Amino acid sequence: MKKTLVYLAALLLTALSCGTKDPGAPAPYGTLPTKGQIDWQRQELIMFYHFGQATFSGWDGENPSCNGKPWTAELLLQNYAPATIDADQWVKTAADNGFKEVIITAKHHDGFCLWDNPESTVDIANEKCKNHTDVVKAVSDACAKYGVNLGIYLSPWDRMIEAAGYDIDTYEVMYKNALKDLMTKYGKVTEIWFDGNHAGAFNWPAVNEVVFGINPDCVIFSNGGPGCRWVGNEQGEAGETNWSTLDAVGRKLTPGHMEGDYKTFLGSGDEGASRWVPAESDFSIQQIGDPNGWFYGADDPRKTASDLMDIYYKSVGRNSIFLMNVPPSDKGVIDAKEVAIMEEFTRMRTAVFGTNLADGATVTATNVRGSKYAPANLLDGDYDSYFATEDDVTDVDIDFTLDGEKTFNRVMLQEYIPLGQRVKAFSIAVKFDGVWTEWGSGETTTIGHKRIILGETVTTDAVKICINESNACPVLNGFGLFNDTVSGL
Ligand code: FUL
Repeated sequence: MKKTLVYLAALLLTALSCGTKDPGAPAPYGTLPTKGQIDWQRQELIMFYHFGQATFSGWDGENPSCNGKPWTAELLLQNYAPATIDADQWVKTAADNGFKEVIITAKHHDGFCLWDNPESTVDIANEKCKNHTDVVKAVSDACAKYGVNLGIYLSPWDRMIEAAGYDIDTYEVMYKNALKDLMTKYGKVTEIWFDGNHAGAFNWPAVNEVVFGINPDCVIFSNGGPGCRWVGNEQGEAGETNWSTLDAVGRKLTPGHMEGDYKTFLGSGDEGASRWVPAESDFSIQQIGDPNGWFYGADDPRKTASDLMDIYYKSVGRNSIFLMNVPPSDKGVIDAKEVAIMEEFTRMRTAVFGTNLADGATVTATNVRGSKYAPANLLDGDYDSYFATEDDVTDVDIDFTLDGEKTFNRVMLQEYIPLGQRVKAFSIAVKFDGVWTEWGSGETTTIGHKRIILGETVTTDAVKICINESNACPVLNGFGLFNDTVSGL
């Protein structure tokens, strides 16, 4: 009897103490990113380098001929004529401006290779080539020096393969060998770019295996992934609603194959889909047009720093990546014009995002999972510390009592994507004279890694985020208030 009483008392004590125990982290929701995809997304800014014979001829392989002359190996080797190649300056420019990865066109559509491709003689190793610098190596060395990640673009479309008349199976073997060579010779490759333009009908899962066999964390870009997806346009603009998951069922989203309303679904992703394939938003600092625009053009119109801010808001600010092409010039450097635009863009970003006006705020929420998941975690700057609600709560208001009156016109929110993308509707309110007023353009949709909302300039000491709908308890790790007085947007 005595024993039973002691046992019951112990049970009661355990039950009581459970109420105050850490409930544990929220269970992951739905499809999750890999470690490689999380690291990739956190980079936010990636720089593209289109460099090759087109830098000198002004014509890229997308054109049926080179200024009227048919595409031949002789012509490519003759066209490619760099006196110097300062890859150190290319990558330093990227690093100085906050870019965390650069992607080099090891081979573009024309077929000319910037490294000694074991499967081709139309490359920098050819004795007829005027400059034998291994450009992929030069970029990779500079990446190591400046702590920047390396990405490699290997065009499936190849004018030299077409000219030689190889069948697709033979070409697939050659392509895989070239890929293996690139994946093994230049250190860690963070991203591989399979351009969809005229890509052949390879056995793509087998091609992907070559990459994964060497680096399982490598993020493979193509129209539909598997690592990241094209955003559906080349203006760097993601959908306001942007799920990082994408449905593959019933869609043939391999490089070279697009279907249906791809501009829409690649921009917005698919809620609750079974593959994690976030959107990458590519565009060029120089205007894209004929005969080319991805390669350097001395007289090509340039985007302004303010244009770049607009694209930043529409890519990084919509759960995507800002992938900007900055083509090195025929002098083998990033031209002073491009450097100046980038520096101005960096000055603008620093002026806007250098100070988080929410810092020092007192944060409360209508539901908190437990002290470890307190709403104050939204402001601690630690990626892995987050605010979360209890499991069955998918609707929560988070109140920020600011450290005095603040003036702002941008609101930033971040979801902790290692546990999945959850939020599907939220709104923002600000307090004027004790009354809450909706701010921004009303209720909006997804958050993902980062969402930046643009709205009118207001001065207030209280802001409220209302998560109105979420597929599982919300898990948020960042919040910011910023004032953009520089971009003119
Ligand atoms: C496109 C290509 O056709 C362009 O030349 C460029 O490389 C761009 C990034 O992708 O599809």
